[in-house]
Amino acid sequence: MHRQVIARTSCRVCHNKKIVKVIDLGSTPAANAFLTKKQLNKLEPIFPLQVFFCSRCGQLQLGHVVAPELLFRNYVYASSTSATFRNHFVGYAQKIYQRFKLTVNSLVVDIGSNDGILLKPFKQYGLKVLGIDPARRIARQATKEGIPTWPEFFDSQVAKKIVEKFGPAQIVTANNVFAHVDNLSELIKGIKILLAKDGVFVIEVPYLANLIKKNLFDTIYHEHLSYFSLRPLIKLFSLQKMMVFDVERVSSHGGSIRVFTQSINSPRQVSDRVKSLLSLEKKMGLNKKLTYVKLAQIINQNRMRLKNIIDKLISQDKQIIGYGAPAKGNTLLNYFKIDKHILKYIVDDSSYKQGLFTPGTHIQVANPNRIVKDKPDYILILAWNFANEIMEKLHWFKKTGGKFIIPIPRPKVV
Ligand code: JHZ
Ligand code: ZN
Repeated sequence: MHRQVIARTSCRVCHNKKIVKVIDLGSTPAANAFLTKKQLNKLEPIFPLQVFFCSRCGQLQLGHVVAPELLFRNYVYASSTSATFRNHFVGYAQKIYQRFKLTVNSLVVDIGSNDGILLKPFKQYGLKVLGIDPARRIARQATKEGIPTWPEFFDSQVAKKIVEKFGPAQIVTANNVFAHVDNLSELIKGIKILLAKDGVFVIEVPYLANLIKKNLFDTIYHEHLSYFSLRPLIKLFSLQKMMVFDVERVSSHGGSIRVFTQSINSPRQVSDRVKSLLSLEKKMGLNKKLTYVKLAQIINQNRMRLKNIIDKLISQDKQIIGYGAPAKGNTLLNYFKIDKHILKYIVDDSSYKQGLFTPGTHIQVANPNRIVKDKPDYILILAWNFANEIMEKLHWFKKTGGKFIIPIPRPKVV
């Protein structure tokens, strides 16, 4: 039996023991631990959601690690549900394919490959692809759809097995998963085993600069152990004799960075973009504790703001529902105390989530066609990163007088 949660006492990048708590969002259930009707009466496990800052290397991170077996084995998040996101990965594959001159013999391995959202377009170029993802059901489905996916947590042992079977990889990718890993040095050790000599390891992670600028506090939940900026990432890779040689800003999840790394013995030059992003980070004060203390204050101001909007609507007898049941929505709902008495239901296009209930707040997740029948007055867009895609889909709702509430970066009605 695994322990459900462990507390960390040192920085996961530089091992500094003097990390300090800067944000406390109380204790909440895991963000993707949606419940069946039967589970509603059972006690839900909750875990502290506290953010710590390391003033030595600048890493922002959670102080508690929930057992990965608990978080990721029965995962309900399927990346390909959103068209915007599918397009993003088509563009990603194309760029990597062209830039690194991949050929039909090249092997691309994606860690945390989910439903194959990135490997599908890579496969269309005729490349050899392999996904690694511990989410058993999603891995099985991806394999069925032609993307071989091993249902495992990636580590050095898995890396060795891949090399034995397929040889080294030209490209290894890890998108929206690098922040999920507690033991980052073990992960990078595995990457070094897996990569060809001149191979490239590319990661995409939500960017701390965007989190701060747009107050994306709801992206804080137990899966996200790290809130990355470039400076600590460079430190992390250099400790393992790897180097960051390029970085790009991309729009996913309110703003992410795509970071390119290689062995220190590889010949590629470090791009100027690395230097300019580092200076932006310094200018924004990402290296200062005060930046995060201020964020905690803004979160509470926005909590009051959204509460005022909602209280007013409820007093006018308006019906409010939610659109999108993203993981981050559960941080917002739990911390802002918006539960089933406030939101009648939430709709989500993912069949993995429909029929389930939100952890902690017990709001039912329904099929979006319920909106057509019910015609609520207001829709709170919890998947604010796809607000445009969702509002376009619901053009008719707006036309017939319906209104949207967008909670991030600052709650507003549109
Ligand atoms: P979405 C995910 O977080 C999970 P989440 C993960 N933990 C991670 O690291 C971060 O990304 C970065 C739905 N939807 O992608 C689909 C519709 O129903 O913002 C999803 O349930 N209809 C790996 O969960 C949710 O909204 C639509 O038209 O916060 C979006 O979730 C659209 C566009 C979305 O990620
Ligand atoms: Zn540190």
